[in-house]
Parts: sequence; C-alpha cells; structure tokens
Amino acid sequence: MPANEGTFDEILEHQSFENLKDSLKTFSSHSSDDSQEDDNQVNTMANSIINGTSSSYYQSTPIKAIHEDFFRDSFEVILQHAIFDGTSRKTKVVEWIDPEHLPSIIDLRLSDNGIPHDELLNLIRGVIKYSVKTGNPRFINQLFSSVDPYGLVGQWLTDALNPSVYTYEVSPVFSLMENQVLREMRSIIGWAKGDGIFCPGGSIANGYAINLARHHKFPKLKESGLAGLPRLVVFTSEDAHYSVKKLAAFLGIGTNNVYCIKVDSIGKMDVNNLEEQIIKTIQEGAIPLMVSATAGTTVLGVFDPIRQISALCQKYDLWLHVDAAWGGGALISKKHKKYLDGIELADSVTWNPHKLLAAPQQCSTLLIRHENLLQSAHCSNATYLFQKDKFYDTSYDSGDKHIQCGRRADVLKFWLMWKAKGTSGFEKHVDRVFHLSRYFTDLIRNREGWKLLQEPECTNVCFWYIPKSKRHLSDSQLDKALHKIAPIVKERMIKKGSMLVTYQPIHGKPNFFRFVLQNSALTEDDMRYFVNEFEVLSEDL
Ligand code: ABU
Repeated sequence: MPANEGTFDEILEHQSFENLKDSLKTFSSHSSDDSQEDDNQVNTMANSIINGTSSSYYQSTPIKAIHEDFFRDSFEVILQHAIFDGTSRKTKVVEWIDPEHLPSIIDLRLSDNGIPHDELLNLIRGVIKYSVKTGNPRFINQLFSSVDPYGLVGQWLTDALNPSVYTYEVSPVFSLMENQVLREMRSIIGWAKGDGIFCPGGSIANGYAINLARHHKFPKLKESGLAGLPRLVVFTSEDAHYSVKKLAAFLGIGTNNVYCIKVDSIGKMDVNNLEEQIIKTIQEGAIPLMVSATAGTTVLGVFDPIRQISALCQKYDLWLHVDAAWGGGALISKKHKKYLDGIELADSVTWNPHKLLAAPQQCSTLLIRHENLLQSAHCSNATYLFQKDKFYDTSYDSGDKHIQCGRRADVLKFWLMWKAKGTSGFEKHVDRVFHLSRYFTDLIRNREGWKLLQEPECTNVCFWYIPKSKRHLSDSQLDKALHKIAPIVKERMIKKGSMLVTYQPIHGKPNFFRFVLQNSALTEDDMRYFVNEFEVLSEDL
C-alpha cells in the first residue's frame, strides 16, 4: 500500500508520526466531497494526535503512529526510574509525603478531557517518585520484595497479551503452562498426582482449602447449603495468618468456630493443645473439620510440626491444610526443606511464589492432593464458556475449578523465571536469603544493645534494639520504653528513606522489629548497613 492511501486505521497503523498529518489530509480528500469541513476535521484530528492530546483519542487499541513514542518514552522512564534507580542503594526506599499533601504533588483528579502524552509521562514520573521502591535492597518490610528481571518481563508480557485463563480456547499456552507449573510444584511437595489452581493471593487460597475440606466431608452441601449442617470447627494456631478466620467467616463457618491452638515458646502449634481442642469439639457435638497448619508464620517465621499434626488429622479424620504461603519456597532448597517435613501428608497446601521465591506480585497457588475435587466443589458449567461439545479436549478448560470467572495469567512471570534460572537457580536464591538472615542474626546476637527475640527458622529475624539511655531500666520499664521506641524509629526510617522494616507486638511482648528477607541481591554489607542504621536512628532515644 502506498504510504498515504488506505483506510483511516490503515493510515494510522502504517504511518510514521511525522507523515501523519499529510496522510490524514490525503485520506480525508479521498473519503469525502466536503473539502472545507474535511480540512477542519483533519486539522483537529492531526493536531490532537500530533500534540498527543488524547481527549479526542478514545479507542482502546494502540495505534503505531500515535502510541509508539508514548510506549518507548514510558518504557524508558520506567526502566530508568522504577527499575534501575528503584533498585539502587543510592535511591531512597521512599520519598515520604503525608496524605494531606500528596494530592498537591501528583494530580490525582479525573476530568472530562484527556491530557497529552507529555503530561501523562510527567504523571508516570511522579507515580514512580512517590511510590515505595519495593525492589530497593533496603525494603525488607513485608513478605515480598525485589524486581526480578524475568518475572517483570513475564508480567509485562502477560499484560500485553491480556488473557483470561478460563478456557484453552482463549488461553491455550497459559492453560498448559499452569498445568506444567502446578504439576512441578506438586512434585516438589511429594505428590505424584493431584490438582491445583492459581489464586488471587494466599488468603483466598486458604479460603479455597476450607471450602474443599468441607466439600470433601459434605459433598451435597454445594447444592443444599448450610442449613441442617452441624457446627463445623477449623483449627489453626494463635500465630496463623488472619485469613483463616476471615475466610471461615466468609464461608459461613463463623470466627467463633475457628479454634486458635496455643503455640509453644517459639510460636509453633502445640500439638497437645490441638488434640485437647479436637476432643473438646467432639464433646461439644460439633464436627472437627480441618487443621490449617502454618509453614512460615507471618511474624516469627516458624514452621508448625506438620508430621505430628498430620497424625492427629488421620486419627480424628480431619483435613490437613498447610498454609505455606510464606515458607513454601524453602521446599526448593535441599538444605532448608527439612522445616516442612511431612508436607506430603497434607490434603492441601497454599504456596505463594511471590513471597520467598520473589516472583512479582501476585503469584499464589493452592495445591491439593485430591483429583477432581476442585472441579466438583466449584463448577457451575456455564454453557457460554465451558461448552462440553467443543472440538478439543475440554479438560484443559480449567476455569470452572475456580470461583472467579475472569482470571489473570499469573503463571507466566513465574514460569519465565523458572525457565531462566532453573530449579537450581531458585535453590541458590533461597539458600542465599537464608544465609543472609543467619548472618544478620550472628551480627546482632551478642552485640551491645541488641536483643534477639528467638533464633530464626525462616528468614524472619525478630529483635529489639535498646538505645544507650534505656539500658539501665528494669524489665517492665524497658518493655514500656521499647513499645514506644519502635514507632518512633519506624517514622524516622520512613522520613529519611533509608530503609523500611516493620514492627509489631506479639504474645504480650512489646513492639519489636521483624527483619525479613526475600531479595537475594542483598549482601553481607547490607546486613551491616541495617545494623548501623538501627543504631543511628535510635541514638538519641
Ligand atoms: N500475607 C501476609 C503478608 C504480611 C506481610 O507482608 O508481612
């Protein structure tokens, strides 16, 4: 096709930005008799496109002539500022602006007219500048961090392709990719068979587990509902993730029927107390439904004794779920998988690769030992999506295993990382972050002013730093002082932008800091940096 002929869309698609106006004029003179009106239209259209005024551009598709530069410019800004600067030790973890003032720095208001590309680029710069750099090595605030290069490309590719993984028909590659990755993860757990799904977060995966446990015991409940059912009880430890209670409420079990089992001195589920509570439940005339054990508790990072819990589940016929959202990644390490001893005995496992394995948010899975249960518990056989008379094997249409309909392909970023690094790459990553957590622990164990809460299991290291002026205090005075010090130190680190580390109280103990690692680009120097920074920030307290 000559450069300036064809339909309007063809012109937009094939023209360079510079030739756009001429092409639009030619297009216009070919397509209408009213030349004055056309001239005006062309001028308006060309100006709005050339000036990047998107108010007149509303179509939900990229046009090369209009968007190529915008894509490249945006990519350059993201690459430089979000990715390279964002992961640099020279950049602050956060540029703190309080919520009252942030709207005067980034114009968050929405208006009737669109804005040009150069203004959009400025907004993108602002979003990057004032967002927390979770890929910065000094961000160790949560159970996720890092900007994995392969994961990020996978995430971008996912968004460029914009799939929904419910049928093979619309997601052929991702349907098979999910099967492959979930099968591999099950095999790491130790299951030759089973099933699994990607979930929108670990909380939802835990909720699925509760529903599966209930469906397994009461298969008719899906149709008949809760009426007429005996009271069901879910057991989890005092230190388990709050999602077990939340999802039990959501599923109609009720938070009062989540029995919180005591933990021992380091935060592991006390199996004697578990058995007592199971027996109590039976005596109450209620049904003990499931135990949700935790592999890597959120705060202390400890692993419940899965093998012993499993023995009780078998004795009393309970479903065993392991919430390994955080600690599941340790299964990939020959050295550290011992913490999850017995996990193959579970009925279901939550495992979030976006946590310890540092896949981008979000990437959560529920893996189960039973085949066909997900389908029977959740299917509704929508005839506009899951037609059984399609020409291909519809067992690859996985969407009806889920309670969601539309669903992101969270698998791609994780698969791409796995392809790029291999299982051995993940193993080295896990071993590295465990090593660094032990290195940090050794640095502070006997250092003056530092008090370790307990020896770490996962990569969580919990501690207090006692400023010089408080070291003479009695235990009870010190507890009160430390409780107040943590929020002050946290405020200082945020306002300085020097690091981000979270604090919390637990079991009646005063606020302490939880240091937690998933970023394998950290170094031993970084560990010394953190020690020094805590001392500097607390010096005058
Ligand atoms: N899903 C638990 C995450 C909490 C945390 O990042 O500390």
